[in-house]
Amino acid sequence: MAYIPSMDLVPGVLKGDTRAVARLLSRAENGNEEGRPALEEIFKRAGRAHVVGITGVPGSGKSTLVAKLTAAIRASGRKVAIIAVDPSSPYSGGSILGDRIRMGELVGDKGVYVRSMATRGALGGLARGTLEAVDIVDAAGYDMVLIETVGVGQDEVDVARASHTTVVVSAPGLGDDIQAIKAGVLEIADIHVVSKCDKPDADRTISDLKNMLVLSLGLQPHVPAPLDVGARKAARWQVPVVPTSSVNDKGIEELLKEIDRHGRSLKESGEIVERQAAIAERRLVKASEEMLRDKLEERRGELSVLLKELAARRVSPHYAARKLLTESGFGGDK
Ligand SMILES: Nc1nc2c(ncn2[C@@H]2O[C@H](COP(=O)(O)OP(=O)(O)OP(=O)(O)O)[C@@H](O)[C@H]2O)c(=O)[nH]1
Ligand SMILES: [Mg+2]
Repeated sequence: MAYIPSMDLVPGVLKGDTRAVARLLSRAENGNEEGRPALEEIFKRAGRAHVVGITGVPGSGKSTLVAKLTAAIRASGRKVAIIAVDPSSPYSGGSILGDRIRMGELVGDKGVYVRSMATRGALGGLARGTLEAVDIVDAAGYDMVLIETVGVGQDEVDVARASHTTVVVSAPGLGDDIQAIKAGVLEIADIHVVSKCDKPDADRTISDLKNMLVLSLGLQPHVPAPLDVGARKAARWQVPVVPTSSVNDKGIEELLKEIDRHGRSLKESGEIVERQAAIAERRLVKASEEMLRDKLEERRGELSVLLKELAARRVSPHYAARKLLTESGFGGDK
């Protein structure tokens, strides 16, 4: 098939054409230069969707929950896109949870778009192109974007930094402690879910989690110092604990209600402005890092002399970095 220039895909994406969306997503994932101007255009047209990060330890029931939540969002008349940053993603039209949930049904629905992003052994953090992928589906008209990441590394923190609402999923039977605490993600949650509440030991997981939240009260995630009324209001957001069971279809509606309530709370308090500024800053840093890494990779061959000097301690890492940046056209005077 003939290669369609990325820029030519933009009108299709803006109209919600899923083939154009899929193509541009691949280009975002590959990170090639040809796609840059198109992604630039898409970025300017995005910003309407409610971006929800869903994280939790492996096996906590995230994918199953996402499938159920997606059905609930559809029932409310909204379009939803799922970005799964997951090497073992089950969203391939196959079945999750035995035969109970067929993602296939949702995939056949025009109001649902599902995309798995390979992690490609990225050193923690979101897969390359994940944030651009969010822009693309946002610009394509999906009202809600769910990003699923496995909470094993830097991912959950990164996903929280890129989302408007962060949902942390814990499950009974995955260990004595609340897994969220183990993974160090208690602080990033706007909403806690205890999944698999059809299991007998679920009550304990719920009460453990609630106790932990009481203990850490005052440690409100995402809320900056109360500089103005908006921020003070936002500080009142109480992180809820929502019990769910994907087996019994329990708590899914409640979870969607809490997600919507959090979205409204961000807007009404004005905190959305600060959160968007924080997301912008994060993206600037990430884009800079990526650019720098690419540059280093490109110049690897030329670096041997400098690396030898560095290894022999004839120059310092700081000196070498400055020299490299200057020679790469990044400046680096200071
Ligand atoms: N009993 C019960 N089991 C569930 C429920 N939700 C998911 N499971 C099971 O838990 C296992 C993990 O579910 P997933 O949805 O794949 O969990 P995940 O968090 O996406 O897993 P990873 O993507 O591997 O991190 C599967 O065997 C599911 O069938 C639930 O509500 N109740
Ligand atoms: Mg999963």
